[in-house]
Amino acid sequence: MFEKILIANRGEIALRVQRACRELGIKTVAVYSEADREAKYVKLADESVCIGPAPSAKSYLNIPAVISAAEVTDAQAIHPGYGFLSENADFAERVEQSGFVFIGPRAETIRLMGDKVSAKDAMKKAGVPCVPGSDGALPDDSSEILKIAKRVGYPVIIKAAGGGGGRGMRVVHTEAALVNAVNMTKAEAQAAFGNPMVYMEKFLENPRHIEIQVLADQHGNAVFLGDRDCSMQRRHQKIIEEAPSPLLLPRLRDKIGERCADACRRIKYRGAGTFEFLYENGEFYFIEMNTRLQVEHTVTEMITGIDLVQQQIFVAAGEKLKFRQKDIQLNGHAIECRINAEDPANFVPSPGMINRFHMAGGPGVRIDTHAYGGYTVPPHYDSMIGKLITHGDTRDQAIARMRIALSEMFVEGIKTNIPLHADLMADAAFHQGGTSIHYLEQKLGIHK
Ligand code: MV4
Repeated sequence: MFEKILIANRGEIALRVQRACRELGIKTVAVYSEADREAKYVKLADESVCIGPAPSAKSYLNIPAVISAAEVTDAQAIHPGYGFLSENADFAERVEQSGFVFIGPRAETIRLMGDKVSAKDAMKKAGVPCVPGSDGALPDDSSEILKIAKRVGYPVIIKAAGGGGGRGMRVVHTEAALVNAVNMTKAEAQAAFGNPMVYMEKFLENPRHIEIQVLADQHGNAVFLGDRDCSMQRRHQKIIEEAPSPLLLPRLRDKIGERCADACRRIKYRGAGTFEFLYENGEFYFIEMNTRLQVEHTVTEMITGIDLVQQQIFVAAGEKLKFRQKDIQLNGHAIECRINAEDPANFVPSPGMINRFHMAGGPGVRIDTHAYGGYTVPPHYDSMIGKLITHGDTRDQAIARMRIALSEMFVEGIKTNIPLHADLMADAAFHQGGTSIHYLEQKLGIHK
């Protein structure tokens, strides 16, 4: 097992990874930008290294600075958290070339999944159901493109191979608009990702966003750890996630989960990963794979009792999974509310000093945050300052506990989206089993 791990991230996830390491007796190295110098999680780490000024391009995204920090502290492995360098194949490659273990999949896998055309192709071959569309990238020839759309059926969506997470997409409703839309998406993709390749899919009008958590070791073993429903989102930012999805029947979950685990075995996946699906009319359609730990991994931990960060570390160290699929049971229901430093009315970020801070507590309540009274939220990074997670025997109990926890939470000095969460926990459609990916934007639109 590793003796020392460098955590190449900041904020709540840096603290989350530290806790996992500490429990395993592993020493931690924090890296920080000048803006995070005074953060408590930096002081809590066994060692810390400043890797540059506040802008993330010069610090948390600075590959040579992160690798140097691992060298000077003699760390053996690097945990990338989420965001920043976590899905950067070049980083993973350079980490390993420098003699460290990257806690995540092989660089080759990250690269495969980073290109959404190759990812979809690999998953289709591995038996994962995908959205019908062009098989691979669209050709240059306009009449060929029109032919593909005719076969797929309108509306279609054009997506950039280099995109993902909602970047570089365009919906097309008519044949007349198709060729121009393809050309525009290509030009934007070239400018944004340096790759003009685009592909086409049938546009699903009102799906849910359901994802499957997987975990695979380096010895050919893979399991799935249930699903998460992440449909409550705005502008591709998830704000509430839950596990399991309230509308998924156990047999369907097991079927799609087994497909994902099997795909992991086939592509020799390593570590934790997430298969993202759109779910509509009882069918799953693969869209993307995330090769990192996700923000919402907590709800999976609450219902499985498995510490995903520790599992990532075990697998990276070459250990075999200690459980099989039959050992994994889903217990009760968990919900996560992402607490953002932002104005709940208009979503404008609200950085600054937290004067007073009171955390919720009680049965089935978990809070993952690096914030505290006296902490200053820097303006340079993502506005998420923590996650409030509740667990219950049933979904109703998890919701009831969330409503109480939200009412107890108290953050003074900055604005947060706690009032929005309180509102959503009382929302009738949410109560009745959740909503489609468009629900929140529609609800907010009506209230404007
Ligand atoms: C789609 C879609 C409908 N049909 N693909 C957006 C993020 C990226 N991961 C894929 N996205 C979508 N792909 C087809 N064929 C609708 C979306 C989509 C979406 C997906 C998941 C969560 C939120 C979303 C919000 C808007 C659109």
